[in-house]
Amino acid sequence: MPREPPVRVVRELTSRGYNAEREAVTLLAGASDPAAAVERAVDAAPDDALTLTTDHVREVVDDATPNASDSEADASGGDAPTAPTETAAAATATQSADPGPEAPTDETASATASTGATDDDIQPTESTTPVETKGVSEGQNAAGRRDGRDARDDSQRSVEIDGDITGESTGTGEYADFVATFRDRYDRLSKKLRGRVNHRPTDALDSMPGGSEAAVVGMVNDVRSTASGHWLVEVEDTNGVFPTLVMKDRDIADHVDELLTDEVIAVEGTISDDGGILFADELHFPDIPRTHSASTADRHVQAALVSDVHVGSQEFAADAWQAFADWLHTEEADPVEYLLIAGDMVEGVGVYPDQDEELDIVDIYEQYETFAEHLKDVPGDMEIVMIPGNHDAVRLAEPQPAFDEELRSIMSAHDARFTGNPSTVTVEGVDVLMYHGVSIDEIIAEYPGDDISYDNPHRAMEQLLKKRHVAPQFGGRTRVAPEKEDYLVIDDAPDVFHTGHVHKLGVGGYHNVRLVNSGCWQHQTEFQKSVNIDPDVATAPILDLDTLDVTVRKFA
Ligand code: D5M
Ligand code: FE
Ligand code: ZN
Repeated sequence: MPREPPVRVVRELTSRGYNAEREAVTLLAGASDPAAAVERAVDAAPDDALTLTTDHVREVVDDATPNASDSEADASGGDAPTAPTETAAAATATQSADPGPEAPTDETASATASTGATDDDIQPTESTTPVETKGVSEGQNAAGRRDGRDARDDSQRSVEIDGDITGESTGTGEYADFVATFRDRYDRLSKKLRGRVNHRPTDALDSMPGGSEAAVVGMVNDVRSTASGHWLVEVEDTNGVFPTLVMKDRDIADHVDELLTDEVIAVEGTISDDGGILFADELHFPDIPRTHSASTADRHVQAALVSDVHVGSQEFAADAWQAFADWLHTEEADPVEYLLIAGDMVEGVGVYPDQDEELDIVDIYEQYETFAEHLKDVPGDMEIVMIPGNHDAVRLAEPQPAFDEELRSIMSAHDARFTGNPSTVTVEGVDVLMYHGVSIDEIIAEYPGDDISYDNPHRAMEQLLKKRHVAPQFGGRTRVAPEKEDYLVIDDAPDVFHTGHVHKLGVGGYHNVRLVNSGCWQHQTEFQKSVNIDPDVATAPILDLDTLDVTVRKFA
């Protein structure tokens, strides 16, 4: 009987947009005509199935008695991926970015800024004792112990979660749902602007005499340049649409480039002589007030902010992760009581075209099982919070609900908390807005000039805060699911904004909000090579919850 390699079956399925249970792949690979069996299984599966289950396959497979262990070895590759370095050294750099004039960390920032580093220029400056690689072998992980550490008193710990979509999703994808989401976005963000301008509804502007001063609060409907190089910015409120004109020689013209459709702004200006258009003098964004003052913890305690582990990828940096986990067991890491993971725990299946060619583990559940094993290497007394990312096995559209029960039971070690993407996680009084970060790609792509790039992802995060929305533009790269509320609005200014996704380290500050984009634990993929993304692998930003200072530790 011809045996199809399971990898080929998986590739076939992913090219058709399916994930599959491992047993289903095994059955298909063992069928007498695997290609035909795949066809039949796909036909038989319900239209809305994302994962081909064993049941779907059993219905269509003729002689379903393959040798499971054979194909398992093929399918999973078996061996752990090789990491690039034998010994991992740790280097630290105290974050020396200027988080803004009133930032809580200002003093420390200037005191440690040895090279006058800016936001864009945070590099490890000082090598410390290399982190010892303990050669912990499989099955002998140190979960539950903190070798170099004192027994701890957990009574001061606290984690609260807010803004989580999990279990609240009501959207059916109907037109009316989109209307409700946009309406809610407009209501909440316009409220933040209304107190700052003397606004009029769009239909009232129509009847105002030429020369009047006026303002409008609306969602950006369209931005285009006129024949003479000025900018026509159309804004929409609940009453209609009104055109505003930003003259090219005004300072505010610089901000027009930053506008994204669907964000909410206020435009202040003068009605044209013949009415019908508002000449803009000022643009206002919902923004974080400059007076925002961040909350901090009452004791010296730290959180490691990581993301993009990508277990299951051939490029997963297993040795580096191990070095990180080992370091967490040392005395130096004693204050690190929290671990926040901002999505992409695993590489997933069928996320990008040709992704399967770089998979080390082809079964999505096995990827989570392996991830769970790596998580067990982290001290068992740490508080862990996880949100999903675009590689994870939850719906892709944002807001993403937390991992389902089945995945939670796989990742049950350490009593981790699971919440949606995005969520606000309040750790000992510090509000950390966790968002995976898919819209950062979009901000970088849309932003003109080089000020915001993959080398400074925290600058893109500033834009999200300024717009008070984690995925402002609808219909672009970021898939958005309609819900009766817009969960992607940033209602309350956070103290810390934590994202990932772009696999680049970024630490900054904006109006007293600490910005951290984690690096990743995946070496450069073929795709990233092709577009020149040089990932920051094995960097773990460690946040002081009492000062909001960040120390970046490297484990590769
Ligand atoms: O994405 C990591 C980064 O790489 C993020 O900036 C998107 C980009 N990326 C990676 N693979 C692709 C493909 N195939 N198309 C477009 N963009 C890609 P992550 O989603 O974490 O892998
Ligand atoms: Fe990622
Ligand atoms: Zn991602």
